Amino acid sequence: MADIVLTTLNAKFIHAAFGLRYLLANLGELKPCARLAEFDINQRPLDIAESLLAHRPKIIGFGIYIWNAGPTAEVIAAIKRIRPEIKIILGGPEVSYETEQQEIVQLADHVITGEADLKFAEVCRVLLNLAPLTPSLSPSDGERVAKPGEGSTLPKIIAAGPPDFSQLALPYDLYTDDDIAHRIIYVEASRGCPFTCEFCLSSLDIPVRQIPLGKILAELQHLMERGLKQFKFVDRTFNLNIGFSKTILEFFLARYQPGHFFHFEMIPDRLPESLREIIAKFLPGALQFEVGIQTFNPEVAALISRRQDYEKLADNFHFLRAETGVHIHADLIAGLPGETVESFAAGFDRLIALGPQEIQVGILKRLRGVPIIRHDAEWRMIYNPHPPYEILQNKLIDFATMQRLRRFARYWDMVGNSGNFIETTPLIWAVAQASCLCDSRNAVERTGKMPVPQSSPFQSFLRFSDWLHTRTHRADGIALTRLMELLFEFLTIELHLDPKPVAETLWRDYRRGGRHDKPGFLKEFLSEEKVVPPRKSASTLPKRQARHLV
Ligand code: B12
Ligand code: SF4
Repeated sequence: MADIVLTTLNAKFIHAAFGLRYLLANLGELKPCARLAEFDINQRPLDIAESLLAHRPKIIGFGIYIWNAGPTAEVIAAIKRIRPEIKIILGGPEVSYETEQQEIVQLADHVITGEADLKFAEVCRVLLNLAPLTPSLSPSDGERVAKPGEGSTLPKIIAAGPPDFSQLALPYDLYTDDDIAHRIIYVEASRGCPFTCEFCLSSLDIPVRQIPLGKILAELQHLMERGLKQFKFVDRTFNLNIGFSKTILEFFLARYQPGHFFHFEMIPDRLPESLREIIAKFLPGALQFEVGIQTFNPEVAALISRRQDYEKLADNFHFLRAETGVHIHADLIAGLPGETVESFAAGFDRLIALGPQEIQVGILKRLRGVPIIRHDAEWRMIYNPHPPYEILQNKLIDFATMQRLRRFARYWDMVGNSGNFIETTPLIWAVAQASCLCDSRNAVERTGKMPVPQSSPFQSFLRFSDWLHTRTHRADGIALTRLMELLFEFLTIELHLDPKPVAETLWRDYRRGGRHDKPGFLKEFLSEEKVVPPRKSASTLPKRQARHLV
């Protein structure tokens, strides 16, 4: 039995719901009668409803994100039919903007928009008749109030302003030992972002606020003592306040043990000497930086209000690749207003030259609330109306080409990012090839010249991606050895590369992942060799990152 149940459908079991834990940690005297119940989007809605109802709750709070709004609506619809008296409160980024229009909101009693760490408790107290309506919760004139007879005069939509960090209880004790052993544990040292990139929800999270250093360091220390090895920071711009980030890095460095892994989101053009010094001291594989670049086209960057110094960015990448063992995961976005395929291709090639271990090619999403919609008319931006609201076409990239880019992104993830083909992937662009995306005839018409053949990684990989699609008609679920075989076929038959060195390269890549069963199709191209003892893999690190290391 629990009066209050806090729940969400995570993207996968492995991702722990951090936001919900904040809400639970700040319930005050209500905490003993509250429970956390986590599910994931692969579970059946009716099973989830059954499990929630078993708590016999009076209030259920649902965390709503882009990945779970659809299935959560099914859960709520079932609960409301079976137990209509249960108060349903929604919150989370997906329902914090464009709230009224949403189907899931129609099913709920209340929605708390924004950071509800403290507001959720305030609302629960009123709903459980433990506290009177405070002025901050009273409906303003003309505001839609929950239906008469529902026993509540709270407004349907309640805005939570940014909470005062000094008043917040931190939620780290709510990670169980099981969570620590088996799941991704999120932590944060600050909230908000001072930048204004128009595609990003965090551009609305102003101002930036920091958790007092002493308080967060004590929590990190405690998590380490409990055996946590991998810390994933959700701070949007970890390197904004250099002194602050330096102190946290120094804290980790002083306590470093093999298997430790620290993930941070960084802005790429901000790595002053004082930060470089400390970063360089970490062993290879201990740090992962997720760096958003999004576009290398300065005009596109200006259009979407993203400030970026490309020279500093390149210099920082050179430093990170040459002098540190940081694993770099760099993001690019395809489909931004003003970005042609050619300029995206140039950006991708530029990024390849900077050598990050992973490049995430994201397809532009129109998240609820983001200011990028101001470009919709001028750039004829057409988005999928269903989550994750990806762009379908725009003025510069038609639907068919966008589909090719979408496949490029998926195949790139399987081949370029997976760490399974570190040596093989560059073979795809090792030979000069004629550009295949831009129609040569159009180029001749436009310029009067034949396009110069070039070994652009983007164009070459796009050719591979088109070929793979025609060959398999699928973008996922290709087993590793099958993918190897297809790569081998492409490189040797389509690109006419000598099979023996290609086979040897694929075999080295295969063994890098700790495997020793020689795939049948490679056998005839590989000479007999003595059995090599298994390589020592950095197995306590996340698998992908470990493969990039050896
Ligand atoms: C961890 C994370 C993930 C994890 C999943 C986590 C999980 N639990 O399953 C992974 C890595 C899988 C992921 C993937 C994606 N993500 Co993500 N992710 C995050 C991230 C970095 C941290 C979330 C977090 O813990 N925040 C800290 C806590 C304290 O904040 P919070 O979760 O927002 O919770 C607060 C409020 O929302 C609210 N609240 C939350 N729950 C509830 C419940 C109730 C009842 C109430 C009242 C209030 C409430 O109060 C909380 C406390 O203040 C955020 C960015 C960020 N820094 O927040 C993006 C973010 C949530 N992701 C986002 C996006 C777009 C994606 C992707 C589509 C990105 C992509 N490139 O593909 C994918 C989709 C995955 C899929 N399968 O479809 C967007 C979400 C937009 C949206 N409308 O939901 C965010 C906000 C990033 C951004 N700035 O654009 N993501
Ligand atoms: S993309 Fe990064 S820098 Fe830009 S607003 Fe979002 S979090 Fe901030």
